[in-house]
Amino acid sequence: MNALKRSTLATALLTGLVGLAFAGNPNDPSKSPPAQSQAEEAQIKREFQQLDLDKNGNLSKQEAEKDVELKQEFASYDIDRNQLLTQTEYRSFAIARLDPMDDEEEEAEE
Ligand SMILES: [Ca+2]
Ligand SMILES: [Ca+2]
Repeated sequence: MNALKRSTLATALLTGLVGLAFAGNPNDPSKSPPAQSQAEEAQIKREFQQLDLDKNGNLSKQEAEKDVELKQEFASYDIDRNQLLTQTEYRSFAIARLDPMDDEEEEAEE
C-alpha cells in the first residue's frame, strides 16, 4: 500500500508542478504592483506630451482645452493656481480619470 500511496502522491505532485508551470506568470505575484502600472505612467506621460504643444513642460489652459475633461477639471488640479498644469498636476488628473473610484476620497479630506 505504501508504494501505491507514494505513486499517487508523486502523481499529485507532478500534476501540481505541471499546473504551476502552466499557470506560471511572467509577473512575480509576490511583488505588489506600484500605485500605477508602468503602462499607465507611460500613457499619462504620452498624453501630457501630446497636449503640451509648445513643449515647455506644462499645460496652459489653452493647451488643456483639447481635452474636454481636463478643461473642466483644470482649476481643481492646478494646485498652485498658476494657470498652468505641470506634469505632476496633470498626473493627478489622469490618475483620477483612470481610477474614478477614488473620487470620494476628496470629500474625506478636511
Ligand atoms: Ca505648454
Ligand atoms: Ca499649476
